[in-house]
Amino acid sequence: MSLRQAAERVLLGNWIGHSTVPSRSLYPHQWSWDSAFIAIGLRHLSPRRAQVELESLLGSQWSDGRIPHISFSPAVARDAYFPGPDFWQATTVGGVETSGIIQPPVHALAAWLTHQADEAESVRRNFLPRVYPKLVAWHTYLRTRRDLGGHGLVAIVHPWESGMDNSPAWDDALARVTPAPLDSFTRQDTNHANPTDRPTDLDYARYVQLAATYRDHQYDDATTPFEFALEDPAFNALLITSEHALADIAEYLGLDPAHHLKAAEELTHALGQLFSEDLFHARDLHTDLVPARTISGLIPLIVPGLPQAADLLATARSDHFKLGQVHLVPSYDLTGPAFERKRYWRGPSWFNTAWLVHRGLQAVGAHPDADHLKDDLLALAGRTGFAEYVDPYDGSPRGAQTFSWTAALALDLLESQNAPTQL
Ligand code: 2M8
Repeated sequence: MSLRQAAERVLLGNWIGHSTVPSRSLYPHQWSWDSAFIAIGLRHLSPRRAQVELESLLGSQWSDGRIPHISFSPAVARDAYFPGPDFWQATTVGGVETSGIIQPPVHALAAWLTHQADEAESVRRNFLPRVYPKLVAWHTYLRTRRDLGGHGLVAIVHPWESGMDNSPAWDDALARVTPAPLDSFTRQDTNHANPTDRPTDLDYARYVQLAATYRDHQYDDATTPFEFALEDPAFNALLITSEHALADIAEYLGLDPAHHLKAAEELTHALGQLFSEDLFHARDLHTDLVPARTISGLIPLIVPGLPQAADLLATARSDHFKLGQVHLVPSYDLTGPAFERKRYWRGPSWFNTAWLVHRGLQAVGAHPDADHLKDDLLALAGRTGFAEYVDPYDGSPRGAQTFSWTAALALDLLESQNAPTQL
């Protein structure tokens, strides 16, 4: 079977009629930024399904504009995933049960790429005119209610909002949070994945406490006492990239793109506040820049015209991330004190972040680095059975198997090189 066929088989296997679950076992609902990455691959298999993937996610959008990080599937047992719908207690006006937190805004980029994959089908289904206002509302929510520090940057209020849940960048901020009692919840993730690869019980108890506080304040950004509030470089860089995509969409629709370009410019300028020496860092709104070096600090490579791009390229190639010498791009500094090669977001390499860095490397003209990264991503996707993430040193699979965004992003890179690859 070719790699393309194998990737398609994963996407078809994880399709639940209107969206794609990240993993049938570990993550049996619709996740926000997963859906965006999945659409980017799915557009090569079925542009229509890619549109439906994004439309169904937008169907769970809240009236304040936020896109929740999980849209729960009514067909799945209520306790299949923790925290499930009974924990979050959030239902949209349309009756969709969701979580109350968010994830990085890859959606407008995904919508624009999906449109480009089959313009005729997009026009026929009126795709862009339908999704554009919802994407604008999403960005407006982020730029207004989530500018908690008043620095012109979006703040996340839970580690899960970064998508890089267990990153060492969150350790100090999390340490200040009083954990929920360990007997007050039952994890499900460790039934499906190796517990030594996943966050610890103590981490989970703090995640639960943070989410419960937000919930108990009705997810109100103005009144919740956020113990955890940080500006994350990748989150903001993805918003900038998505603002550029919104400008493209607006122009295509005959609308004025100027305010999107202005937003992108302002955010790019504000992002500079997070740059220190040779990398972007998260900023803790209760303290200051977080010293930890993580993959999040490299992701601004995707921002068009980024002033710090040459520094980032040098840092990616340095001993901290060893671009081209280890597999994909490690999620955390290989020389850092918290580095663990197997544990979730504390060192292992992920396919979605590698895809983003690949896009950034291409944008800055580092083509040999980009080509090497693409070849490694494709080889590992096939060899690991589309693993959720891999050990950066030996490429061995970790986490879930037949993981949707791994298949989708491999498919996207395969299509961009247009050459059949055998497993
Ligand atoms: C992981 O996060 C979820 C919580 O949202 C979890 O650990 O249960 C992260 O890798 C996140 O980035 C991803 O979106 C999600 C589903 O793939 O799994």
